[in-house]
Amino acid sequence: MWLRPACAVQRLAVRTLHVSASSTQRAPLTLNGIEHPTDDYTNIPASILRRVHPAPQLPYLDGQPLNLLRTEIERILGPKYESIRAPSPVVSTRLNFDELGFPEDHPGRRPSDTYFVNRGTCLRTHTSAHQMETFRANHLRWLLTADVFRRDEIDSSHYPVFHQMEGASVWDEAAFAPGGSVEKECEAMEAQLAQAQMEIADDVSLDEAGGWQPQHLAQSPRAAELTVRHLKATLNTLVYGLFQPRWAVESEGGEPLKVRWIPAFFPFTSPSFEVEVWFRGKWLEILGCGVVQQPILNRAGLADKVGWAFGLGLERIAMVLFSIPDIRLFWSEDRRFSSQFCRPADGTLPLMTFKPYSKYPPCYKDISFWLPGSFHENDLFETVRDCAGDLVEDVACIDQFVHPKTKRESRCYRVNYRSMDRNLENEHVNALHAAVLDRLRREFRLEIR
Ligand code: FA5
Ligand code: MG
Repeated sequence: MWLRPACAVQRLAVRTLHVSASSTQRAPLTLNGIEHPTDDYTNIPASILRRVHPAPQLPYLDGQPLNLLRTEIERILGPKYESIRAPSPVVSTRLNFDELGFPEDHPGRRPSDTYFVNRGTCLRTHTSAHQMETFRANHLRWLLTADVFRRDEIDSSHYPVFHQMEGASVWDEAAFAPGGSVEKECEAMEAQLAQAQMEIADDVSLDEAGGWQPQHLAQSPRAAELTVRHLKATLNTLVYGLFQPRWAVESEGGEPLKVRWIPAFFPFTSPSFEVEVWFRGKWLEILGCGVVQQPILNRAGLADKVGWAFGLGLERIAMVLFSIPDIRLFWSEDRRFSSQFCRPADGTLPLMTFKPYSKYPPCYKDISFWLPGSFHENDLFETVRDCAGDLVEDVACIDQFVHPKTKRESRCYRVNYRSMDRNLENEHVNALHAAVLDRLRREFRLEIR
């Protein structure tokens, strides 16, 4: 979300159409028993409201691969990390953005990317929204798991609700002393990693990663350096613990697991990194991380501490570890799914591979239209999702041209309707698609061709 160069140009060029029927009514919105005023930013459709608490929290349900994965991460990192279950996803924009140093014009703050209850309240877009209050409650080493909400494209790996785990560890000055606890832990983890069948590519230049923070350079350069060393050893240990068992089987024990560190940018860490793993022929982005911006800790009442934070996406990892082909499956209530993910008695993460029960035929429908003055793809994606729910598998732009005389732009999107657990009747799909077209015409004034 924070680094999407391919879309950035387009995102800057458009003004979003976020005023939908629900926001023009301005009726208050009751979420988890709390009534919120609405305004011109309100943009949460019914399909998303249904997913807001007290909806079941997938990483805590039996028969959920996300639960197996969450507990495995907590096991690998160990009891030093307190496991925290996040509160409601309805958070202030202050916690989700301002406290974390997001500039006013950051794309993440736009209604095209984020679900707003109103201008001052949104559905959290990342678990980092809870950093400030967690640190303020004096938690120093923790793992927090929660659902997060983003307006995004539709395909087998994107869903508007997914789950993240945020981890953090901060220490006071004494822990960074030579021979202190941070150094000891680094040495212990590094000794283990030296035995590991893993190739770690880590030649990130510090400048590219955002550089050291001025306060650290001036007051605690050793603490900042040790923090990065501890962060790297911890996350390399985590990645190895998660992927090695499956990698060993798939590579037939031949090659070492490959991990690479790349520079990143997050407003709330510096230096910042992303970690990727080589799996099934491509680099898979696992997480973002870095040294916590000192002003955040200072404001949280932890001015005497320095430390790191990371945030990882649970679905992406679960999809590769368990060979789950479609992100919608995590929401399936079909027993044929959940029965495959029961926790084994010994508490370890089993080497399980999802066995698809069947693949029903797709049903493609196209939407061709002239672009109105302002348009954002996410409005179209969400309208499709709102009408068709989980029956939409993906939506892709398949054609685009500018009329040579009128200079008007035309686009064609192809919607793939497919159920994961039954055959869809043609009439049903036609009715869904007609509803989509109708709403696009009414709400976004699209001129369908
Ligand atoms: C963040 O959300 C930062 N809050 C992470 C962070 C935390 C950085 C603490 C520094 C310190 P990002 O948008 O890249 O960053 O998402 C983090 C991870 O969530 C990604 O690496 C990916 O694994 C997962 N993720 C992101 N977008 C999606 C998506 N649409 N679907 C599934 N997983 C996703
Ligand atoms: Mg990212």
